Amino acid sequence: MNIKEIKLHQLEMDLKNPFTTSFGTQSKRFITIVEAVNTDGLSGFGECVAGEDPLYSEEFMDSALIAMKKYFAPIIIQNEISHPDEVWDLLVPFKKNNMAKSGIEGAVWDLYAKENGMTLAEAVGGKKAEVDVGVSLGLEDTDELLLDRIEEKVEEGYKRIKVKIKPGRDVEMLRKIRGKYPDIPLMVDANSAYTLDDIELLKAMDEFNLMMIEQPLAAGDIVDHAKLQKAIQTPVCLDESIDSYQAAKASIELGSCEIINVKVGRVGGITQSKRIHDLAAEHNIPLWCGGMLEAGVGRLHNIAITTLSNFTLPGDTASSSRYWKEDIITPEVVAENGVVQVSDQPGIGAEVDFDKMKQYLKQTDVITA
Ligand code: OSB
Ligand code: MG
Repeated sequence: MNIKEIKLHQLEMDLKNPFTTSFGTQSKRFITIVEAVNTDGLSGFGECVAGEDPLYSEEFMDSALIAMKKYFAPIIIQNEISHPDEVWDLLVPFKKNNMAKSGIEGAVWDLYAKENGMTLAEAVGGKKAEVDVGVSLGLEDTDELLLDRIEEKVEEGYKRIKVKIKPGRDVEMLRKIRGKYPDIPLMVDANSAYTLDDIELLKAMDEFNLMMIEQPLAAGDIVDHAKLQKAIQTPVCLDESIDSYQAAKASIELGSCEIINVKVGRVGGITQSKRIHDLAAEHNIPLWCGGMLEAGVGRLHNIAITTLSNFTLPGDTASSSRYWKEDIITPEVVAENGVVQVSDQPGIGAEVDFDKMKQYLKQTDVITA
């Protein structure tokens, strides 16, 4: 590969509806689209998923932008790369900053696939022609509003419904949901809102036949998650805790979870996602691909990684229209009856549409040799 420049397109996008989790409400997304251009003028695209503020994890959009500009993009331009798996090794001296690393690595993966006339799914080793998707619903002001949202998404055919919970908006809310929908595939995501002191409340959730409870405790609490998993029947799924291959290994060995949500950005890119995939498969831990309210580029990367065989549970990569009035890719991602077709076009499988992107673009920084 011969990458001559990297462009960092900084976007400000309005979400169709505010998205509320236990850690806060977002109504905008600040997204950096990374474009890696080779000496033939061919471009590959990645997306940096860091949030506006360091609330989900320690990374945030400004820190990620600096990390990409100052450290990661120059290294990619200065070094000869023959395969995208080499990107992780080049960046590994720099600690963490996984979402920044992943944004850059993603652009290299897409470019590699395009240079070789393959789909990104083929390049990562995935075999599926379509993937199952669910939908993640934020907290609403009232349970009735949430029930309306659920109704809408059940009618759209999503394969499972995930609802956000936090203290005070949990057992009673779930009782109302199960009262109306006794059988839908349902799961909850706490985004670390509880501690082991809440163990009785978390046990009480066993009665709702949930597919899983995602990240009930703090990210670093993998020992406490192991204690919790022994005490409850509902499978624990880890999200924030799994920020590396090592964290996945420790969590599996300790019995901290029965399921893992892989987010490409959180673990540092596709190469690390594949390593975690293979490790989890060896230990019979099923996976699904989480989301970070991505625009089209990130959604397509998520779909590509989901084509690996151990992603057996529906992911959060819903339709573009779930979050955006207009996405930045053509064609947009469309889920029909909870299924997304994997594109057979090279790379991510859709065009980044600069005409559409213009309305969101605040600034582009160009890094050259
Ligand atoms: O915890 O999975 C999460 C969105 C932003 C930050 C964290 C999370 C989420 C979601 C939405 O749950 C996933 C999506 O639809 O992209
Ligand atoms: Mg989560």
